[in-house]
Formats: sequence, C-alpha cells, structure tokens
Amino acid sequence: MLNLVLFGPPGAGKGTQSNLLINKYNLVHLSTGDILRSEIAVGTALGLEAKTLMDRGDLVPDEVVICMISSKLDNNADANGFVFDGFPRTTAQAEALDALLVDKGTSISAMLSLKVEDKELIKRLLERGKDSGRADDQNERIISNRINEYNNKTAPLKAYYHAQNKLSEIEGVGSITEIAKKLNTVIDTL
Ligand code: B4P
Repeated sequence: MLNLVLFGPPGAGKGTQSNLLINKYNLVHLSTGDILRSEIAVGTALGLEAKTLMDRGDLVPDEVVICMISSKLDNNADANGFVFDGFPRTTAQAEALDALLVDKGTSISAMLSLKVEDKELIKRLLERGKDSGRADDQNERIISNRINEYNNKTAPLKAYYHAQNKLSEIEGVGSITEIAKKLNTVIDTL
C-alpha cells in the first residue's frame, strides 16, 4: 500500500495537492478538515463541538479525530493506499495512526512536507476567505493562531517522521503543477 502524509502549515497546499495525488496514484483522500466540516454542515453533536474550536483556529481534541480516521480506515479496507491530509497534527495522533496501520498490516510510506513562509500563507488564506465561507479564513488574527498551533503542536512531527527515515521536504511556492511534479518525483522513488 502507498500511504502518504501530506504535511505543512495551514494554506501550504495540502488539500490542493491531495486532490492531484489521489487521482494519479488511485488513493483514498482522508482530510480531517473536510470530514469535520461535513459534520458541521449536517449539524451532528461532533460538528457542533468542533465548530467553536475550528472557528477560533484551535485544534480539535485528539480522541475525536483519531476516532474519525479509524472508522474511515475500516470503511476503505480495499484501498490501494491513503493520502492523509491535515492528519496527524499532534504526536498523539501520529502514534495512534502508526498503531492503526500496524493493525492493518501496513505503515506510512512517506511524509511529504510542504514549505511555505508565513507571509504567503496569510495571503493565500485571506484570498480563499473571500469566497470559502470559512470563519477561520476571514481574519489575520485567527490565521495567526492557526499558524501558532501548527508551530507549537504540529511542526514537531517532522522530527517524528525524520526519525523513521520518512521525511521529504518540498518547496511549496510556485505553480500548483510544478509542486505536483516535485511530489511525484519523490513518490516515484519510494
Ligand atoms: P484544514 O482543513 O486541514 O485546513 P488548512 O490547513 O487550512 O488546509 P490546507 O492547507 O489543506 O489548504 P490548502 O493549502 O489546500 O484544517 C482546518 C481546521 O480543522 C484546523 O484549524 C483545525 O481546527 C481542524 N482540524 C483539521 N484536522 C485536524 C486534526 N488532525 N487535529 C485537530 N484539528 C484538526 O489551500 C489554501 C489556499 O492556497 C487555497 O485557496 C489554494 O487554492 C491556495 N493554493 C494552494 N496551492 C497554491 C500555490 N502553489 N500557489 C498559490 N496558492 C495556492
């Protein structure tokens, strides 16, 4: 199986590049952000709990997202592999993901980490906020909180995957096609 963690700060292009990767390599896309937003859209209890946190740019509790991913893995038992987009975001999530994949007789193939400077991230997210309807894209204070959450809780995962020899860092500035080509080059050597 090909199991990729697509990594990077908010607005780095994870969602954008995931959509290209799932088509090219016939993988299942698991975006915790998308799953949470669909829970909010249908008004589940989980969605209501997540909305307050997401609107502020805070992370949702580990137990909630781990449970969501676990059930998605069970529902896609025949997949060729997965693109994990926006998950894991904490060490507890990374450890839980490793354990879930061991249970399925597989493991993470690589972490692909997109590098983009804060100024560019803020510009992209404010631009998306003009029509995304997402409260967390609407103002610079919330975007800065998301970037802080990333720096404090999520960025340390690069060391976690580096220790497993699975980290590749890719420049995330340039055209979407150029960045996709760089990701494909790394994946094709796995
Ligand atoms: P996500 O949905 O994961 O949001 P994101 O980080 O903003 O998305 P992404 O990084 O994929 O956006 P993209 O670059 O594609 O999370 C939202 C919230 O959900 C979190 O803050 C948290 O509250 C919660 N959450 C989700 N997962 C969680 C977890 N595991 N644990 C706890 N909480 C969790 O797109 C950004 C913009 O850039 C787009 O407009 C795109 O068009 C543009 N863009 C992309 N590539 C570009 C390029 N090369 N050049 C110029 N623009 C580009």
